Amino acid sequence: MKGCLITLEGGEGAGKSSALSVLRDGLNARGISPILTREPGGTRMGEAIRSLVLDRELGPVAAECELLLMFAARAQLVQEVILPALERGEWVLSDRFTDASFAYQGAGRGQPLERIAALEAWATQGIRPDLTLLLDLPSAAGLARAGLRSEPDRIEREDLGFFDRVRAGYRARAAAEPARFRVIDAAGDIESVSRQLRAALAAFLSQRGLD
Ligand code: Z5A
Repeated sequence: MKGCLITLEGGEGAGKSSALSVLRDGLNARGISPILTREPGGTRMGEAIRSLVLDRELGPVAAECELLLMFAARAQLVQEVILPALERGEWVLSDRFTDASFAYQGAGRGQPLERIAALEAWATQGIRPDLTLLLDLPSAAGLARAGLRSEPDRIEREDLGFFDRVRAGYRARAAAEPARFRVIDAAGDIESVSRQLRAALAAFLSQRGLD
């Protein structure tokens, strides 16, 4: 594949929105204009699935249903946006990707990891991120930040134990794949997080001979 896929992950209120701007600006400064996308979403079908899966009025939702909806949106995003972009040699910056399903539906909801891995192989056509930046902070701190911002959606209404399992799930994936993941300490202020992100991006670009 000629292009490059960078993904951003983290629990609630980790600060993905400002992190995305930092990464986009860092790439722009090197003459790279990434395609920005998000999960669930990023296509008309994916955004419709997003509305459905986050709808507060639709509970209770079976964990299997939630997992399959995440992968349905992902299959559409891969076929419609990510795969063609990578084949054209473009860069894609995605706010969440498959690691989120392992963390939320796997670690958080207890769905078997091997089942998620099988869905991954099927729905993503073998596409894996080249770099994943994990914004890590204690769940309670992230929830406090998110709580200041807006009404919670269906998943945001889960309890602290759920978000602690999600965080542990993300950290386990990062530990298992240190070459792909960079763990960012997201508990500090925005400037400290931005500095770490710029350093991680610079190291990645340097590895690819793009510094
Ligand atoms: N989900 C899933 O379950 N399975 C999957 O496979 C996928 C997703 C792909 C939607 O994702 C939900 O889907 C999400 C996971 C699930 N559910 N939950 N919970 P999303 O990524 O679109 O939604 P989100 O996680 O709710 O994103 P978010 O709340 O927008 O998080 P964020 O982008 O990390 O937060 P933020 O908006 O950038 O920051 C939150 C607030 O904190 C805001 O007021 C900022 O100004 C403030 N902030 C940010 N950084 C800082 C620092 N460093 N210091 C102080 N304050 C800060």
